[in-house]
Amino acid sequence: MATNLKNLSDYDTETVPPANNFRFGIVVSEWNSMITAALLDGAFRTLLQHGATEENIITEYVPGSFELTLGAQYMAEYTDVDAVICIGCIIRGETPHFNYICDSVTQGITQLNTTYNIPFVFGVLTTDNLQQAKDRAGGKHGNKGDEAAVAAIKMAFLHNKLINKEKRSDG
Ligand code: DLZ
Repeated sequence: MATNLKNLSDYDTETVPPANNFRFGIVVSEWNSMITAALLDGAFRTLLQHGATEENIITEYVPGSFELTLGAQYMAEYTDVDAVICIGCIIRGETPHFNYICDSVTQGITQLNTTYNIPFVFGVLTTDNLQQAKDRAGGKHGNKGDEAAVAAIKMAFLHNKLINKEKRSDG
């Protein structure tokens, strides 16, 4: 559904599993930091709201969205998180950078999802202008950070559920 038909912060809380047993990594891009700080705030609050604890949320920064892929890979390699949320904001400018960075981070995060056995969530805004980004970082269209946190909890839970099923069928 297009973002203008769905508020990014609207979700059915009943469908979100408890997050208290999971550890989360959040990798945040420093580019457009006013926006990424608001997305981080949304993601962090949503994780806490569903039972995650502050000690179980590791936040690290990378220079720009292009670096999110490697930052997220470091999280997966060097920490014991159950899910990684990648937060960035890419705003279309006068240069072709927009397309290159969008393609790179989309492919990079997709690849991480299929390489590592934990979820990597795409909390990256790709907008034509700053106002569209503000609208999706706590503005009239909600906060993409909230959406990313919910996706991370649901995917960590799914992973855990299926691992346990596998273990039961082994025994
Ligand atoms: C260079 C660049 C440009 C033009 N625009 C953005 C942007 O809108 N959002 C973003 O997160 N990063 C941008 N960057 C920086 C690149 O992601 C990257 O950090 C640099 O090219 C260094 O590799």
